[in-house]
Amino acid sequence: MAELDVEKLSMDVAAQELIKKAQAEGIETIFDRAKTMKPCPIGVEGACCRICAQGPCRVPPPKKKAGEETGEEKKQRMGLCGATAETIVARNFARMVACGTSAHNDHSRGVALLFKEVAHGRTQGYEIKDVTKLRRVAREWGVAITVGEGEDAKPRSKNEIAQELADKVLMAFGQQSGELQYVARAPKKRQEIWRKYGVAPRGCDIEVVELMHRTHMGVDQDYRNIMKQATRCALSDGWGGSMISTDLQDIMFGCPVPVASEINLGVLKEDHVNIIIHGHEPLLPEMIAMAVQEPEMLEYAKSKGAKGIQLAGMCCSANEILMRHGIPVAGNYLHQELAIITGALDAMVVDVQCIFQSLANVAQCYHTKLITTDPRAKMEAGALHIEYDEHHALDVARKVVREAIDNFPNRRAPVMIPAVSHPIVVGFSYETIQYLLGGSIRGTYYTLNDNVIGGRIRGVAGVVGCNNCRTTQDSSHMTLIKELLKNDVIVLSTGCAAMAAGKYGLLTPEAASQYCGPGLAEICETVGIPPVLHMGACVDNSRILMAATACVKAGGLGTDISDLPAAGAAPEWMSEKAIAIGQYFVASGVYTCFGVTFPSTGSEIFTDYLFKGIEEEYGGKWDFIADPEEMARKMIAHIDSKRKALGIDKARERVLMDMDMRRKLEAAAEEA
Ligand code: MSK
Repeated sequence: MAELDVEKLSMDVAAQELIKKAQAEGIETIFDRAKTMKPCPIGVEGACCRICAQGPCRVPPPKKKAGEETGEEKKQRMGLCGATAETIVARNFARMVACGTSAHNDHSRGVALLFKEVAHGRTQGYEIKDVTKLRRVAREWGVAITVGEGEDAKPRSKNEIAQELADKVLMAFGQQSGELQYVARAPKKRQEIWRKYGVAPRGCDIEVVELMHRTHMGVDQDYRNIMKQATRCALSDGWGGSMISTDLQDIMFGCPVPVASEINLGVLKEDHVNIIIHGHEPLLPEMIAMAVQEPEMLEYAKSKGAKGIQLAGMCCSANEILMRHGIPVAGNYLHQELAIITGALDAMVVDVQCIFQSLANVAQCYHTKLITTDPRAKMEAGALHIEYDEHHALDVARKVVREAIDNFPNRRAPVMIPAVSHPIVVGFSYETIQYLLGGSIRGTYYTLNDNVIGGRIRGVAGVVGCNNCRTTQDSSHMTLIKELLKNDVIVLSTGCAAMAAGKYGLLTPEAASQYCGPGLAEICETVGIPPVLHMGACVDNSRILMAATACVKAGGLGTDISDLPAAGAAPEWMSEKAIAIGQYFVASGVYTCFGVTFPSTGSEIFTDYLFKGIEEEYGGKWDFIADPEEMARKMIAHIDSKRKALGIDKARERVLMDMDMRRKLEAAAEEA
């Protein structure tokens, strides 16, 4: 095996220790493969067309600037069918949006189908926990929460409301015309922009299907027109599927409120049965979280020699049960093989998305049972399949937990659990932020806005997305987030980015005095919140859209999301879902920066459209900045430009002057 420089692979000490262990034990991981397998230079630019059997046609990078090429030179940069670099790159980009959207919207459909079954009382283990949110969401969808008129009106039962709501929500997936319900949640001006450009999404499924059709060989050949449908598709994710998932999951499993927990591989316990759930959908993990607490299950674990059962999470299934139950997190995306290499993991239970196929190989080298649970995501070999069924979900969960317990006595490799974990405080749903920063009486984001206007908070940044093995794990997240905090930019975070923040101590209220500028530190200390607010899983980026909308509606910061002193980033992205998320943030008016690499650089004209032209239409735009410090500078410059446009740039200067600076200024004024 090739020698690896572990410090270049991850800044996480726990990861470094386990990569070394893997090397010593001859176990290949993603870090080895990243060293030996380099990305295809043309594919990485989005310039390889594989959509018919006459290619693949690979379009080389241009030798001259766009517009300076001769006709002959342009021909050399075409596919066999004549597809230009712009068309090829746009189609590839759009297909990433389609696939990312399909992942979120299919997740959402599963949640909605479960919701219907729960409403009809046909499931095992589930219930409607947040009736307040149920009523609020039901009203939005036009579902009555009472029966009868006037004084005779009586409240409908939560199940009656949920049954009608479920039917309405499920219609959104097959809806063919009109607009998705949650378009109406966006600021009025934003809705008008979407209607003006014909991108208000009609349904959750139609937009993906149409985008796949339009990027088939020989269909849409105008990159702007392809991007129009890609935008409509992405919006059907952010303001459609993802938002539906968040709402229904909150209603069934509880809307997150602040909760303390712990993060990193050190949460595993040598003398306990260790179970990690990994993936994205919280439906079965919710039941596993119940099953591991059952006294009979604990007794059974003890009968096998364990002191207890330690449940932990990974990736976004982890975020879901972390946010609602405080269940600890074993790590983010690049930790998945490493958790098995500890030798202490008795079962890894996976559902959908972000799961390495190599887990099966690694698990076979240890005693770990790899358990697939979703009919859409099976493994050819090396995994046990125990299928999730909402009608017997708790029984399925118990079966999974028993498999893990039965496996505890089979541990054979030397166990090495790094003594690395950090305390975290999470659970910052849109509603919780409203309560903490807006106050229960006012019930809006007014106080947050007030502090932005007054300059204590310079702006708001969403830092989200994955790890990527082409860059040092967590390093870009940390550099970017620390720069933003130092400059009084509060950070809202989801997914693996939020986990990264937790691993280095940024998800605690104490982090405020250590990492924030004076204005932000004062707010965080007064309210008692961390400077990075963990808002949940990838689908919960919808919570960030809701928070941005609430800021607009609270007043004083313009009339649209694009007016806010705000920016977004995914400095270590890797998944197609990240591209879908990025596109719906751009189309919602947000300046959105991606790191590592950008999949459109094969066409200068198309990239120029994403980085500049698109802003004229939607007020948001993409950017690619590999260096996280430079990314922070550009995000802060953007925030400052928005402050200036709002006329609140001077307020910040006033706030940040200390007494000494103020005295000097007064003295200078007197002299003048
Ligand atoms: S899990 S999509 S690696 S954030 Fe949502 Fe993490 Fe990215 Fe998967």
